[in-house]
Amino acid sequence: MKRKILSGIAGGADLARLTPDEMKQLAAEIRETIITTVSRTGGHLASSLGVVELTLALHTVFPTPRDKIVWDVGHQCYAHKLLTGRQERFGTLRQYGGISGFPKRSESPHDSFGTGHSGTSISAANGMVEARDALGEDYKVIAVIGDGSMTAGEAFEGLNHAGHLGKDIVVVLNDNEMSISPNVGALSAYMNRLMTGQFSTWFRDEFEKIVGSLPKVGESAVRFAKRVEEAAKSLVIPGMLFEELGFKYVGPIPGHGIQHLIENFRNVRKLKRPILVHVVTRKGKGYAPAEKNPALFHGLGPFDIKTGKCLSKGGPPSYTAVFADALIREAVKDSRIVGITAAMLEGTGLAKFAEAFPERCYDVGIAEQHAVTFAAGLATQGIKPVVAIYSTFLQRGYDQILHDVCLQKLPVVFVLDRGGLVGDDGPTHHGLFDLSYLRHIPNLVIMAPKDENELCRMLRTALDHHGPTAIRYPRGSGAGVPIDEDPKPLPLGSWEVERRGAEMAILATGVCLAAAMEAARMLEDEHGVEVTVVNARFIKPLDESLLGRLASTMDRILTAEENVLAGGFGSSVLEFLSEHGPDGVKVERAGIPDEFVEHGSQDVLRSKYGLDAAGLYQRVLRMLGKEDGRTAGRERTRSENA
Ligand SMILES: Cc1ncc(C[n+]2csc(CCOP(=O)(O)OP(=O)(O)O)c2C)c(N)n1
Repeated sequence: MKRKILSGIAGGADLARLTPDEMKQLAAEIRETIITTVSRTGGHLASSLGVVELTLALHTVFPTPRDKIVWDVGHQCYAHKLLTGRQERFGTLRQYGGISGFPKRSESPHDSFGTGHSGTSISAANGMVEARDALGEDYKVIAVIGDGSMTAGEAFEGLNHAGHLGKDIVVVLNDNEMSISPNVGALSAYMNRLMTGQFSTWFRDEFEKIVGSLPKVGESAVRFAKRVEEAAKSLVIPGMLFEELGFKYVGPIPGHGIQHLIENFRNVRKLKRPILVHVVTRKGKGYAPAEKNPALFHGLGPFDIKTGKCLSKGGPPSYTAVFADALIREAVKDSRIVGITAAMLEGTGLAKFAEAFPERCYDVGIAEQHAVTFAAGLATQGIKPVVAIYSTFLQRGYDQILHDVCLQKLPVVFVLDRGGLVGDDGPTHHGLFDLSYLRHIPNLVIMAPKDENELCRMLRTALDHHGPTAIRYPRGSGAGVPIDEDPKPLPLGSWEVERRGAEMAILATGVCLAAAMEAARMLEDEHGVEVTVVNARFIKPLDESLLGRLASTMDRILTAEENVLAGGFGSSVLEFLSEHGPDGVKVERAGIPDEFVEHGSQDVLRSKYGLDAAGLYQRVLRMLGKEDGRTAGRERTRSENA
């Protein structure tokens, strides 16, 4: 058994002392650690495995924290974390209180820029470069961006600016031909040609076909063509696009030979201008199941290392899966329905829709803004676009929703998966802002289903509506309720009273309804307290008549939402009552206070923020001026038994 090298590494200086064989062994140790840990904690496996050698080479030539490595998206940073002082805590990856799955400035000085959304690295690196030069300092700044993230508009804004500034900046393009699914778009095709020499193959084949068929000139012309091909290759192929943008293009370089990468980076280090280093890697490298199915192993829960099988908990279908089936059912009936995703075919469920309707499904790349305005354009011409984007990523499309869709009252359906607390991915991924960033936009109808059947009814409602709509639902399984064959649309702005009680009312949106119902049962069982529970399924418009009636008969209302309190559902209830009365109703709001929420399981976080049944139960008791219910209940039982 060879000695473990990894445990002796605390940064780039330690790497520089290793022999090539030791480097190889270290790469193997890193891979083993990542696979073992992620098989337990879940996480972004394939991307991290793909950049082990690249990370080793970068840290050897550009030691951090003096030099700044800016990881794009950041999901590929596990090897970086292992090399920069987080080996011992690596087992806590993505667990509540443990280390984050993404670079995080507060976690380590080696994490030069926090991230989780795609396409930011070049802009951030540009900023660091300008700061360095303005302050007269001397270090290198390296942005590492995947070919998928390079499809984000912001990446091009960054390239454009960097080329213009002409400063000393390195951009490493980590090209594995994959976003989460296979990468899409004209740019991806261009990079593919760079990698495979397809352009020259095409050129040669066509030339050989044409000239070789001419009887006399045939063979010598083909020889000549080969020489032309070489010349053309150097003129046309090597990163012309990047060169035109002001970068020196280096590559393509095979991404799994450590020494070769180190040599190239040592040369790059000497240059003081914008450089783009094109590195070709394999997503999932070193773990056969991930190499075979990189999309599945992009990000996943715990799995069995031997078989590569996910250890899923089973249970009812996810909201995502129910949405996909519902959309397919609707699309069968109406040929004008199309689906749009921004590089999230699997995550949003649209992969299934794409199988059923390949011509009616658009993966536009990591381009949320474009997805929204593209949908707006389609809607102007009578197509019914359904834009499926995670709540957190739709933040990118705010102005497009406002300016391109809602201002023109275009019937675009926004489907926001992962609304609310998402769990282990943490603050960059929680969908806790959508109710606030959507609610103030005129003309938009906003819905949140209490269960998966209501989601299907909301989709129907949205497709029938002659204006923009948004449906937000949580990550995870539905309630396991049966799905209607032919879901009926909901009356616009209608809430539902789920349970009646005289003492006070809980108005709950989406996933909070189940917790509120459970809290109500506990209140009745343990205290004989009867509360009304309302399914506030429309966040906009509010059910003003029901709200008015409730407020005139109850003097206490609790609102519950998995959203920030600022500008969310509870705020809209307060605004309504402040304008329309009656006076004297005490409204409290359960939701997320003015802070970013860390990573941790959904259960842990719901409990922390009082959004589970126990939290709402305690909150109601406090509002009613009663003592702690659980304790009181237990005490009562004890004294009854005495
Ligand atoms: C703005 C935004 N949209 C979508 C995502 C979801 N997402 C995470 S990683 C990823 C693909 C990234 O591909 P690439 O940059 O090539 O990295 P790879 O995983 O292939 O190494 C996507 C779409 C995101 N993080 N940010």
